[in-house]
Amino acid sequence: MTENSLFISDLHLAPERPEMIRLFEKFIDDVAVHADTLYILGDFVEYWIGDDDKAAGLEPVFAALDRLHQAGTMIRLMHGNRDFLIGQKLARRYHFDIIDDPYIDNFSDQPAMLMHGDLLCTDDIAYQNYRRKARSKTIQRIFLLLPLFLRERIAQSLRGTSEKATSDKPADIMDVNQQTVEETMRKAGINLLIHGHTHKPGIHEFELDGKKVTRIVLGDWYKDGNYLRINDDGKFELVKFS
Ligand SMILES: [Mn+2]
Repeated sequence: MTENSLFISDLHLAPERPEMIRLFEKFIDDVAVHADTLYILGDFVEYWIGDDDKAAGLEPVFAALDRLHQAGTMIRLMHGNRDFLIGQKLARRYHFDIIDDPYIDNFSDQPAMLMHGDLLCTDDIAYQNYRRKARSKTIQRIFLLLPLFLRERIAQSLRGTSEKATSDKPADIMDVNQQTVEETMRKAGINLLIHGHTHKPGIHEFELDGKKVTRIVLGDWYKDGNYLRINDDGKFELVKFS
């Protein structure tokens, strides 16, 4: 029996891109309501500065999560590098579970590891250093004590810095490091890894310690939507959605 899970990531939903919000609503109402579980593997929204933010313009996104919950689909959300401040308050309000990165579970009878993917980009040392600080619970607690307007301003300036840094970096630094991928899979004893973040969708098969293993990369939601599903034969398929 195939279990009916769907996987998405890197939607980067923002009021500035209302057409993608509409596409997400369509995805929820036409596709995701028929699934048992929807996994959102990070960068669901463009940025998140705390659950006390009203997130003006994102109301239809959260209303869609409400409809999905009412339809009986479980929602599991992993933090990405943009929305790691999504907290338990928001999770309770919209009935989703926050899952760790990495997260291991059985899908269609085979164990798989889910990640956002930024932890695999170890060639980008500056980013990994930033990540360690940004994910420190102490720094997050202090940040969340700041008034909203200040948090907004800091987030904006961080996004500016990140965009500048990204455009200055060679493209291969922004992709996963194959050795890190292999070490991560070997350590977990896993033959299937599913992640997003790099915005380079694809299914990569390679050999690891004499076994055939698979790394599936989810796509972003900039031009089109897309999701990963498990077909009746147990095979994973990346599906475009527009
Ligand atoms: Mn990301």
